Amino acid sequence: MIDHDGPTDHGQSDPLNPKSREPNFIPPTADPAFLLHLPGGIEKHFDLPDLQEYPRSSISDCYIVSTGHSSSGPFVFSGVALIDFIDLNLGSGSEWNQVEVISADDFGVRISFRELVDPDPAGPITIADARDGILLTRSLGLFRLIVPSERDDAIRQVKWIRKIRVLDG
Ligand SMILES: Nc1nc2c(c(=O)[nH]1)N[C@H]1C(S)=C(S)[C@@H](COP(=O)(O)O)O[C@H]1N2
Ligand SMILES: [Mo]
Repeated sequence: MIDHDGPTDHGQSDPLNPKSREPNFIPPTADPAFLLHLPGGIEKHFDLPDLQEYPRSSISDCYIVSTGHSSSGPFVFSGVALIDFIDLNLGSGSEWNQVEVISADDFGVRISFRELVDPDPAGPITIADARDGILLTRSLGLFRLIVPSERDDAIRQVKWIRKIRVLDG
């Protein structure tokens, strides 16, 4: 088990402050569907065909810099930019504060509104369903969060998204 003591730079932007960890490699469940929780108790269910109706975005030169095995990449990940996904469900211009992305194996990250509206030059944080133009398998993390700015670790590249929760407080 690799566990770094003390804060990482992720602590600045991510209040869940994930630490380096040994990744899981076995999909915890077979079903890639996830739930979107919006402020006000609204809940929506998303499966692969639902997500494919959204505007697509593609990010090249992505690496998964793993601590548990060798790093991989560069890849082109594609899917739906998280900001577009939230805007199209909540209404663009809606006020919200943070979004939590939680996996089926209870791994998660929290991303601030600011981080999404002012994306890193490396590319927008994306709910990916494809890698190098080929549909992700469940083993490869479908649906997987891609955080292009994360270059020295992969703890925010959440595989097997089960829940996306938008927080307004
Ligand atoms: N759901 C989930 N996502 C996860 C993890 C995990 O254990 N569960 N581990 C993270 C870590 S620590 C790493 S290094 C990468 C590994 O990604 P890979 O399997 O594509 O190499 O996944 C990240 N995303
Ligand atoms: Mo990792």
